[in-house]
Amino acid sequence: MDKKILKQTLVLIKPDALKNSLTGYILSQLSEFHTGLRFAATKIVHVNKMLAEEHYAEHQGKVFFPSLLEYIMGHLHYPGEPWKHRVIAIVYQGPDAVKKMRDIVGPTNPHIAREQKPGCIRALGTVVPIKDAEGNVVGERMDNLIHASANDSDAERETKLWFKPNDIPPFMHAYPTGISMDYYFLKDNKLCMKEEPGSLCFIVPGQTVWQSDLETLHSLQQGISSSCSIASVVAKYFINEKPEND
Ligand code: 3AN
Repeated sequence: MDKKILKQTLVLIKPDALKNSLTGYILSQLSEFHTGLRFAATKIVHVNKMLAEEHYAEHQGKVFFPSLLEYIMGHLHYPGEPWKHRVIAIVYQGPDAVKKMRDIVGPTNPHIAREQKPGCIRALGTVVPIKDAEGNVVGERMDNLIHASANDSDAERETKLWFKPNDIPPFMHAYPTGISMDYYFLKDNKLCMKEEPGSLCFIVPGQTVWQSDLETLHSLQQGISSSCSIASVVAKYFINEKPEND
């Protein structure tokens, strides 16, 4: 297929959008009629800490990072209601997917979105102060309803973080895949190649896997350091699988 048409982007409809019943409105704004983009994949995800940390890895260490994790995990909008802790993850596909989606989504900060781009989706969001244990304001959290990949390389990283190849119809794969020859297990957040007590199998021989994940796994297997973490590979295999105490 034409490379331009195969461009993809990841969208997350976040817990504040779900809580405010904005899902239908957002999906309608993002429809093919408005954006020229098509669904390539979608899933409802109970976001665990591993996935949240990996998705927002670039913000690790910033003052708003802990509240960003709590936000995407649904803890802030649905305290004590873990069954409501969900986001809707969608891959959209089509020419200029990233730019078209970012245009309709708008600026990160909802106050700025309202000023600079009235009518964009994030103009409906809000900004919430972050306080320390003594009640002093130490930063702010942006409840901006929706995530959309910022550029093509983020779109690739994020699509492969949230989706397995077989979550996406084969003719809509935008990134190379390969076939695993091995079993892969996870134990105590570490890769192992043999089943051990407490280990969980996440890839079996014959399974179609993102090629870049296979490369990361091969490097880790040989003890070679990789720019990608084990979490970036395994998180998608445990989506909706491993409930945490939340
Ligand atoms: P965007 O979501 O517009 O791509 P990123 O990737 O820089 O923006 O940030 C990811 C998320 O982190 C944002 N959606 C927002 O919730 C939060 N965030 C980013 N910058 C700040 C900031 N300066 N203060 C508070 N939260 C922020």
